[in-house]
Amino acid sequence: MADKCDCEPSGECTLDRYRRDIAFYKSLPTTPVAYRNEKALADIMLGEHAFGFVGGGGSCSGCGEGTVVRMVMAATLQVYGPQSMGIVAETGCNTVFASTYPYNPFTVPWTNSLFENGPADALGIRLRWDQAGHADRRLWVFGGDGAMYDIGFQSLSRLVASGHDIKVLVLDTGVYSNTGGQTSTASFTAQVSKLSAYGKAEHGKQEKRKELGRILMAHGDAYVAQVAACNINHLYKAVMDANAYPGPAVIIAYTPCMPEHGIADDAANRQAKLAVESRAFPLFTYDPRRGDSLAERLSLQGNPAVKEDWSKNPDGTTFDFISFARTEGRFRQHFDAEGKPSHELEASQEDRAHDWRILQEMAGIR
Ligand SMILES: Cc1ncc(C[n+]2csc(CCOP(=O)(O)OP(=O)(O)O)c2C)c(N)n1
Ligand code: SF4
Repeated sequence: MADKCDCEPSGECTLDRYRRDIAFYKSLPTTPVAYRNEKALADIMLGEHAFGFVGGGGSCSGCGEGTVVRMVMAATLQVYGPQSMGIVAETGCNTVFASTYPYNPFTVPWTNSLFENGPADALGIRLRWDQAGHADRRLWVFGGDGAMYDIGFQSLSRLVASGHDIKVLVLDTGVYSNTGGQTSTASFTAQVSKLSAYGKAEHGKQEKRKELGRILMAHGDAYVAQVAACNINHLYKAVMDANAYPGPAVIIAYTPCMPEHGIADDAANRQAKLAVESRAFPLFTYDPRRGDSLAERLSLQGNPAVKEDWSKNPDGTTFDFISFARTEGRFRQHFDAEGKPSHELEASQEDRAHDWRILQEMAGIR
């Protein structure tokens, strides 16, 4: 992303330069198969069908949602073909940055009904496609944490219980980003956001974070995963396994949001990595095809120091949730002049440790 100007130092206007570069890019052939490494899943983006989310998206510079959407499209279209997919979008940043009139950056059919009923809408589409002999088409529902954890939770739960072959992508920014960053049940305890301000009486969010991943695993036979774009192979593998799963699959993606997390435009990848390393957002995959027990089904592969409470920095010091909180503006008011964290942030850290220990227990590690 760059500011546009009529005359850059080279004498060319920014838009003309971009038009020239894109025309050159489009004139190039696809990378030959011999130069793509099947084991390095990042090479999916070199595929002939990888671009299902193209120019015209109107997200903020560096938005973490846009990257995950692009990766999910690539992993689906490259495996199933360019006409293989449809999207039901729940209202949120994903619908706003993807429907900037007169453009729609998706190359596949896309619909937006409401904020809270994407899964219900998708159930109707799935049944009609199956009737018409299109059971092989992949159907995805995209929505934010406000939509999926809160307002549309019932609709999501119904979809998962139905057993139908529908895939769900939860874009978890931990706030209602599109309407200005109100607290959701995915927000961390102590996080400062709209409706959970830091003031005299209250210091950020009071409640604990709701763990949608654990709730969905409890539904029984659904594929569930927590992913982050910084762990490229893990994310692509989860999307491919979700697409191949003969039933409902829900991918919950950690998606940094610049204005609401208080981070810089180029920080999405770094902050997602820190969120994983600090147990703020552990990675996991839960695949019922692996066996009957929770321990067989749940894998924590992809997290650092899987058997420990916390991971370590290269110098041997502990990297915990408070260390992560120090790096983002949304927790800034919880540190005093000497950098000492508040009681609320310590409670939030205990909540993150507890979530991690439950996942370890379920995976048979603890
Ligand atoms: C029933 C209903 N209530 C409120 C709104 C207004 N609204 C539109 S988007 C949005 C927030 C979306 O937040 P989230 O689902 O977390 O997605 P994000 O924007 O963070 O990606 C709200 C409250 C609405 N469209 N419909
Ligand atoms: S507000 Fe956040 S989620 Fe929405 S487009 Fe901007 S960076 Fe992305």
